[in-house]
Amino acid sequence: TTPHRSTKEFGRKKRMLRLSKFTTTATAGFTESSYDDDNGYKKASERRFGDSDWPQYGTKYLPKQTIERAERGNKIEKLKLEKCGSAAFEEVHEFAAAIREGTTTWEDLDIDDADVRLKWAGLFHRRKRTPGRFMMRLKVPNGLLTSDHMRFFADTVGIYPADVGVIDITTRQNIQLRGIELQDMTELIDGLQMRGLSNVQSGMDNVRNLVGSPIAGIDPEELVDTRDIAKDIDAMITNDGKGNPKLANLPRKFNIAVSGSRDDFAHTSINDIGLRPCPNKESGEMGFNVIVGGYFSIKRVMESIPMDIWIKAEDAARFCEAVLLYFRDNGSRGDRQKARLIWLIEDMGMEGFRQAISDKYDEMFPKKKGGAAIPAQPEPWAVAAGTNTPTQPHKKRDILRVHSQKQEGLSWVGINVPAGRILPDEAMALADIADKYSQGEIRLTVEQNVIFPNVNNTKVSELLQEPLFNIGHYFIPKTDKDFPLSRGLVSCTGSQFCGVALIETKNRAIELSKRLEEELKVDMPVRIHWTGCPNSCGQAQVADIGLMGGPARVEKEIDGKVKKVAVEGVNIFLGGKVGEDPFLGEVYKKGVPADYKYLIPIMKDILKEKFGAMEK
Ligand code: SRM
Ligand code: SF4
Repeated sequence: TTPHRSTKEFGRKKRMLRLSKFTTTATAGFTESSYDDDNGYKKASERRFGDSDWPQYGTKYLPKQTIERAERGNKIEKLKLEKCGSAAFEEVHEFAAAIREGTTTWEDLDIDDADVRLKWAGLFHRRKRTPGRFMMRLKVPNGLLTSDHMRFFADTVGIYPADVGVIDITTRQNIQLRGIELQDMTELIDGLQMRGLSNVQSGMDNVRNLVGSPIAGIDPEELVDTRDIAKDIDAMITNDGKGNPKLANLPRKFNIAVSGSRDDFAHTSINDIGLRPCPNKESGEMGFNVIVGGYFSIKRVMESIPMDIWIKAEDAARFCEAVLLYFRDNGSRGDRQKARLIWLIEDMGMEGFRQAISDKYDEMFPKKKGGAAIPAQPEPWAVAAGTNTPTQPHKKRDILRVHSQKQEGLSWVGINVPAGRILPDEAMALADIADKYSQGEIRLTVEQNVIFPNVNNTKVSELLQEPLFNIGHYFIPKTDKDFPLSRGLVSCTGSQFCGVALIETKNRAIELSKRLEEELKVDMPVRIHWTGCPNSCGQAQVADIGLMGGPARVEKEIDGKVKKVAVEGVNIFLGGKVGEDPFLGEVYKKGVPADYKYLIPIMKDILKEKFGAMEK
């Protein structure tokens, strides 16, 4: 596979700017002002782990019984007790400085610091694939970016070798920067913080990026503008992006999504907390019905279930905080496969869980008492509360290509970024386009694509002619039938960078869709999701066709004998749906070799049988 595309098309020189251009005097990662006042912490620069007055951060906030459970818990719990991951908020700068000074190298770092705790600072060591290089996972609440952000990302990764210095849009409407070396960390974090972005608590036992509607504020069918809500929840979780020890020792990862319309572009049904917009029947006030417990893992996949609670939009962050603190203190510290929120809910029963959250909410916000005790409101478009049979069926809209906004004279333009991979020069081109047409604004989607909002209708045709969308890999479908298999393509990282991957995904995904489009006539968009292993980061279960990395065997002649040999393979899922009436796809075929020779005929059969495709 080719790990890297050519970037020559856009005629830009490779950028070699050092990040020092962005250096500020601010202490990145953790400012003393946030915590020192009420907790008597030392200044970040004076603190050292092990100092008697340096509390164990996340652990400090855990109740005694939770600590006792963690002491008897899994090995990650013990590792967190030994030294909390939130230590990385500051230590990352010490490590970076020591490497710059030449007094240490990444290889000298404690392996738990390098490979686990640094994830609290958003840094994922890619030890297996690119030793010494890190991926930095950011937080981009609601996927809202600017041209300045894109240029910063391009400058950041552009200094690393071309086969590792790339930018990925993730399935959580987020950005991951690749190829990064630890010594550059302080300047990178400063640069992010200066730009209102953050790197904290994006991996391990933390809350992931806050997903919202990518067309919030511009969607003619919008029920709630999710932008401020997502930002508020993120600010509560991350302490405005500086790092929040209070929520730094959760039992496991945690996902939150806020939907803004009936389309559920945020995929609430596969998040630990999903907020689905619905007006209050009595007051008419817009708020959210809460669904909980959705998640994917190797052991189990689960679609969210209704919590039967309605909350006001303005109370969303408070509600999430109450759930998170309750989960922190009561979630399982034992088997990590059983530590996600749903297991706690199942232990307590939904009624018990609902009561516990309502009590926690009242205790935390006495002035708002009762805010988490209002039963779910009947969705006006449903036959009856709790049913999933809408009176007016709603077809999930496609947000790629050109769409009129609710603001007259303006449109949003959704473009396809193949498998979410952005090269530095392409990031520069995206930034230039945003400056020219969308007042510098760029939005991300969970399908790993980009949206330019607020494009003046008179400028749309000029935007469509931009070289990036015509001579490169990016494209803008013009009709419903254009690029039927590439437009809805999603792919996780795969073996190029991910150490747990069973197969290479992104390049294979792009190539397979192209080949099938060349040979087949398909009259409807088919959403194809690739995921390199059963963790399902690429969400195979929500796709029309999901391909999940797994073992396969093929017959091969060795020394005159036909033998079965292990090769990269996929398990194929069919029938997933996201939106108002979600459904998790199920396994259709297992152990299909991932080689095109085997995969293409099977995909063709599926496309013909289930999606009306015909040979060209
Ligand atoms: Fe994921 C672990 C990548 C979305 C379920 N995920 C990983 C790791 C960190 C494994 C590792 O250590 O290498 C992957 C990093 C690879 C890399 O270098 O990029 C990884 N996950 C991703 C991303 C980048 C896939 C992508 O290409 O977009 C997504 C980043 C989202 C973000 O911005 O935060 C990503 N991961 C998801 C999703 C989808 C979602 O959130 O909607 C899921 C399923 C939903 C869920 O979590 O319930 C998901 N990832 C997992 C799991 C299984 C969780 C579990 O409870 O067992 C793991 C493994 C784990 O946590 O132990 C995992
Ligand atoms: Fe890695 Fe597996 Fe997630 Fe793909 S699904 S990014 S291979 S952990």
